[in-house]
Amino acid sequence: MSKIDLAIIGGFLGAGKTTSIVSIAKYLLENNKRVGIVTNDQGSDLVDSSFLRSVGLSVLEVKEGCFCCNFDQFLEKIYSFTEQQTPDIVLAEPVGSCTDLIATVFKPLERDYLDKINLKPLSIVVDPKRLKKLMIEKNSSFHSEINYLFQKQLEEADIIVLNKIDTLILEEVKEMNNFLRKHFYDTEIINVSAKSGTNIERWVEKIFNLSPSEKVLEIDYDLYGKAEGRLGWLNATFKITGENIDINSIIKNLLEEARSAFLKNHYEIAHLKAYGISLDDWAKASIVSTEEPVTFDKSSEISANVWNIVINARADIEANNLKDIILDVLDLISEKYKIKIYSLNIQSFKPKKPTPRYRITE
Ligand SMILES: Nc1nc2c(ncn2[C@@H]2O[C@H](COP(=O)(O)OP(=O)(O)O)[C@@H](O)[C@H]2O)c(=O)[nH]1
Ligand SMILES: [Mg+2]
Repeated sequence: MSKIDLAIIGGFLGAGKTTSIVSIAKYLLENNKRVGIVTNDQGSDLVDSSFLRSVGLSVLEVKEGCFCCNFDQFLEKIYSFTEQQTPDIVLAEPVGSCTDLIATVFKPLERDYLDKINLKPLSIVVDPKRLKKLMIEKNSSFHSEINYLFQKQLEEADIIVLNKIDTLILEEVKEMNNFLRKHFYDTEIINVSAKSGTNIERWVEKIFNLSPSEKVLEIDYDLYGKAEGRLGWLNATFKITGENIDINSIIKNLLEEARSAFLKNHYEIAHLKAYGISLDDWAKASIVSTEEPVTFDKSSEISANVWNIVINARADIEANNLKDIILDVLDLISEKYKIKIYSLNIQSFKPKKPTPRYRITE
């Protein structure tokens, strides 16, 4: 078996990791590389995996815990790509509330699996508005432990990827670059728009040409655990029936109503996403903070009588309150659109304290 390149694309919830993976994968496929993708979540029913498969990519999942806590499963998924055709590169997206990846994933891989896996540098994708609010203006709506987690993710990066530059003017890009250079002076920084594809080629060059620096984080696991514990998590699937349902309008309304409820109760959203699928088409949209609009990755072109909708929500809120908000919003939507909504599966929980399988610090 030839060695597989492994590139981990990390970063906070909603930063644009999945969008980046799509962009990178498309670019690599156009350049005749075989690509495998591993997604990761604290639960099941993942919007990301459905979305990546909808755009034709080959995806495996590590579910119900992060890569570091499910290290053996992560390894198994990487290897299982080789049962068909060994990919040239595996792109892996860790949970957006995960950090300390060098000590808990890179170092263990390097110790025992270097003959099979070729580690590429750790990219950490960052949303510029989140960076501004949490670190530059220090005006975060999250509990302080979540701000700590956000900063630790950046400290660990080999490459900081300032994403969504299509939403910024040049002055803002400069301001953020200056800030990042000052605070993370030994880290590569690249400005990209994962959505429009800007600078993806340069990012890929860096992934292939730089070595991982392997700087192990100094991290307080109590604080890190508290940050994880602050987040409420909801993964759920519903069936929707009615006449000629316009799923775009439903998804937009659902996300907007949920945002209003969050705002009213002073809870901050980390990432709220919805993926609607019928037999013939699909749609996907997200909100990444209470201050941001709903953005569609893809709208549906059709109306249909039956849809499944997968909702993934992560926010600074108790899991039970999160579930109540989403269920209330669905009741509202059901009445407004005169549709029936059936729950197929609902998981809502707070992630457990991280307990990595390995932690190697030297
Ligand atoms: N404008 C803009 N939006 C983006 C970009 N990258 C991602 N997004 C949006 O940000 C939201 C979160 O993206 P996603 O890739 O799911 O984030 P993840 O949670 O880090 O995987 C989605 O609505 C994306 O469409 C970008 O480069 N520009
Ligand atoms: Mg994602």
